[in-house]
Amino acid sequence: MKPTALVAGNWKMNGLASSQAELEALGNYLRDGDTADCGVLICPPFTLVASFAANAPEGVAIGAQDCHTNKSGAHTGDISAEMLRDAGAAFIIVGHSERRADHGEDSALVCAKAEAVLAEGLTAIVCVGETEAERDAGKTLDIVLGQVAASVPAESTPENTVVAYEPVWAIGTGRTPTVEDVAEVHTAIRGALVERFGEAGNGFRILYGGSVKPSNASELMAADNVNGALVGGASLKAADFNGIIDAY
Ligand code: G2H
Repeated sequence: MKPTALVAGNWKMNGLASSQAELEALGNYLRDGDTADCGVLICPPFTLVASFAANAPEGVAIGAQDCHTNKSGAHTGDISAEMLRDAGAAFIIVGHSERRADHGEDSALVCAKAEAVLAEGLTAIVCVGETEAERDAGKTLDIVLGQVAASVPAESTPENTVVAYEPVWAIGTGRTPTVEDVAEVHTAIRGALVERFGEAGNGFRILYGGSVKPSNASELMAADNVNGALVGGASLKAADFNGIIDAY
């Protein structure tokens, strides 16, 4: 059976207390609109997780963008999955390409972070994606499937893990791969999940991320094995994010 779609907003390092208004605008839309066809998630910066979780409109889950591998301890500046669960997060993104690039996170570390998320009973959104140079060298599937194999924990199930395919060159650039390219990668990821997890592999949600906006969300969603979107820039304005939700 096709997994229920998820539209997830990744606010990255954006958002102040005043951003609560955008969350409320999203809630008003959900109250008025027919959006029961997909799950809706907002992942604000850490500083807003607790207040957003406390004030989340019905139908909107709150998540975070990263966590440490440990539960607690001497890790200055870090935050654990347990703390984020305590703050009300239901999902945690791990292995976003900006973390892989800016903080040197490799797939082994990403997998350990995902395991920490699962250990708290939360859902991990495990990000994978190739750089432009890797795509140009014809290595897209090798890179992406290698990241999936090394970043998705053995304990993963369709309930506790979501995979997000985000080609690095499409992030925040306004460029998107063709629908055929997206379908090819998502179908390959699906194949790898089925090979590893058996029939359960068909139940994992595989999100597409990278310059998703209201104008391209419908065609991306129609691609084979695309089960939702991980949205950055267009998730910062409720009107744009609502336009994407409409497509799913
Ligand atoms: C990819 C995406 C959100 P954007 O990073 O994860 O960002 O939609 O701005 O390309």
